[in-house]
Amino acid sequence: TSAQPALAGITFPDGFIWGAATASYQIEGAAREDGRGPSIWDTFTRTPGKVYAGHTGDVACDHYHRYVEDVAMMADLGLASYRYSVAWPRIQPDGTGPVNARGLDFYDRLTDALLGKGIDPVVTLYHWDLPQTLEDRGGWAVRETAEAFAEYARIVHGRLGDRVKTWTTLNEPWCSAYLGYASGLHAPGKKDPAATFAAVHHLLLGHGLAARSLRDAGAQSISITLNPNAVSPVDPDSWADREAARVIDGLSNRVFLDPLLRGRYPADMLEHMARFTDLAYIQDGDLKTINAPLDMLGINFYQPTYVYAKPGATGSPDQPGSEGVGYRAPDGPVTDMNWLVEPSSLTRLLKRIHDDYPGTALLITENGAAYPEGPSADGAVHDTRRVEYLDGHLRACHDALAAGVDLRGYFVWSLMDNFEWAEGYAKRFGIVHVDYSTQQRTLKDSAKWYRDVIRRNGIADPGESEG
Ligand code: PNW
Repeated sequence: TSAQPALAGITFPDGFIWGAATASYQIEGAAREDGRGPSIWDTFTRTPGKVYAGHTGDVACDHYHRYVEDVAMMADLGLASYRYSVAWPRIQPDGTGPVNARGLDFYDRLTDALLGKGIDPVVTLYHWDLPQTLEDRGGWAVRETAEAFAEYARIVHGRLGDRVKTWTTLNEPWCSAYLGYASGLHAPGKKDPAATFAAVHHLLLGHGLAARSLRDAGAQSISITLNPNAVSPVDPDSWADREAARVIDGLSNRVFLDPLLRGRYPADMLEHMARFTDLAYIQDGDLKTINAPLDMLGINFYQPTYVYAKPGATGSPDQPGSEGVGYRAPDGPVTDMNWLVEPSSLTRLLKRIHDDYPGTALLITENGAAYPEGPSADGAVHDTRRVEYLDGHLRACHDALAAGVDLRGYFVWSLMDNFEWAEGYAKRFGIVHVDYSTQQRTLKDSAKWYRDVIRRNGIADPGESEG
C-alpha cells in the first residue's frame, strides 16, 4: 500500500456521536409492497435516459426485508447511531389523506430493532422520495406541498416520537430544488429556473412548518441537513474570482442558511431570484416560520468547489444565475464520482458556518466516498482509498473541533453500497459491500477500520498495533 504519512493518533470528545447513514429509496427496495405509493423516483427511473443503465430502486439492497440482518451488522460495527429516512409514499401513498399503517409498521419495527441493539435512530423525514401525486399537483414549486409535508411529519412523529429523539426534516434541499427543477439531473427532472426558486422557498417553508409540528408534539431535537458548498475563488487575490465565489455561495449556501438561521433572505439573493420569479410565493410570516429554532444543523460534505470569473460562460446548469462563473476541474486526487478529495476544505467550511452563524450545533450527517473495489481473491474488500478519505476527513473534523466548532458527531455515507441516484448501482459509497445478485453484505476494510475508530473514539497512532 501507499506510504502513510506519519500522523499522530487523535481522540474525539466524550459523547461524540459515531454513526452511519442511508436513505429509503437508496436501500429499501420493496417498491410496491405493503401499500407504498409511487414516488417521483419511481417515475424518474422509468424515464429512458435519466438513470445509468435504467437502474431502479425496485429491489436496491432489499433492506425492507433484511433490516434485522442489517441492524445486526450495525451493532457489529459498534455504531452509536443510525440515520435512516422514512419514505413518505409508504406513509401516505398519495402524499395527503389516508395513512397507510403498514408503512408506519415497517419504521416501527426498524426503530425497535435499532433500540434493541442500543443504536439511537436519527430520522430524516424527506430524502427525496416525494409522492408522485404531489408532484402531479406542482411538487415543491407549490405551497401545498410544504403544508402536506408538515402533516406527514406530524403523522410519523405520532407513531415513532415516543422512541425517536432526533428528527431531521429535509435532506439537502439544494439537491431537491436545483437538481430536481433546474438541471433536471434528479427527479422530477424539470428545467425551470422559476420553479427552482419557488421550490427553494417551499422546501424551506415545509421545513419550518414541519419543525413547528414536531416541536408542538414534543420532539427533543429538530434539525435540517444541508449540503453546503465549500466554494472558494481560484485566485483569492482576484476581486472578480472572489465575486464569482460570492455568487455561488449565495445560490448554494446563504439562500438556505440565512432564512433558517437569521430569518431573512440575503439581499443579493432576493435580487437574483427576482430575475426569474415575481417572489409572490414569499408570504407574510413565512420567514418567521422558516426561522424556527434548530437544535442542530446537519452538514453533508463530499468535495470542495473552486470557481473563477469567466466572462460569457453559461455557468452551471444546476445553478441558475451562475452565468459568468467558471468551475475549475478537480486538480488533485478524485473519487469514482470525479469529486476532488481535499479534507482541509471541510475544516474551512465548518469554521465558516460556526463563525457566520454562531451558536449552531453542527452534525456531519454524511461524508464518504465512492470507490469501486469489491471482494478480492481473499474474500476481503481492500478499499484503501476509502480508508484514507475517511481518515483525512475525520482529522479535518478534529481540526474544526480544536478551532472551537461545536461539532456533535459524524455519520459516514454510507452504511452499505446502494442506489446512487442518477448513477444507479454503478457507484459504491458503502463501507459494506453489497453483491446485488445475492444481496450478500461484506464488510470492507473501511468498515473494520471505522469499527476501530468507534471503539477507541478516535484514530489510532499508526505506530500502535491495531485491535
Ligand atoms: C448526497 N451534487 O447526494 C445524498 O444525500 C445522498 O443520498 C447521496 O447518495 C450522496 O450525497 C452521494 O452522492 C448528492 O451533484 C448528490 O452536488 C449529488 C450532489 C450532491 C449530493
